[in-house]
Amino acid sequence: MKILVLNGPNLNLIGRREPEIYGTQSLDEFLDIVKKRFPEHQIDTFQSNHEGVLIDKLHEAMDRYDGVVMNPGGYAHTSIALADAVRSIGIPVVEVHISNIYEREPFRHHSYTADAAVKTIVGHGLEGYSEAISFLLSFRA
Ligand code: CA2
Repeated sequence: MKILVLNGPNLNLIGRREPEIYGTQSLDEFLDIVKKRFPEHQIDTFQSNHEGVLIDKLHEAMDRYDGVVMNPGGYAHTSIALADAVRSIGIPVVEVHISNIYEREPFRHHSYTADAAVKTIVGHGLEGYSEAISFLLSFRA
């Protein structure tokens, strides 16, 4: 199975600031470990700080991947365009948030993109990415 792990704005900085919320490991370090946990599957990763680039990547994923694990970062709470892209591509998207967005500031409590995703995993730290991949593997099995 081919899975794209797509990360949105500021996730390139985790591990460097706010360790009490996001931990001390960098996303790249962790995703390299995750890839080794699923050696029989193709897991590609991509991060962008730009909304349109994330939308383009979702469109590309439509013909290239069986599913997407996406952490939209702050765009979860603002982007109807990104949510529309999730709905439009016809492959399952699992949303991951490292922190528990429901226990943080009220403006983080709603995710437009989660409304369009097949499942949302919040507050499990970086392990949430592994859980999301396992879910996609069983979803399509
Ligand atoms: O918990 C998550 O995974 C989030 O998607 C992370 C986003 C935040 O806007 C969402 O509400 C929840 C933030 C990404 C990382 O932001 C940093 C902020 C300070 C230092 C390092 C990263």
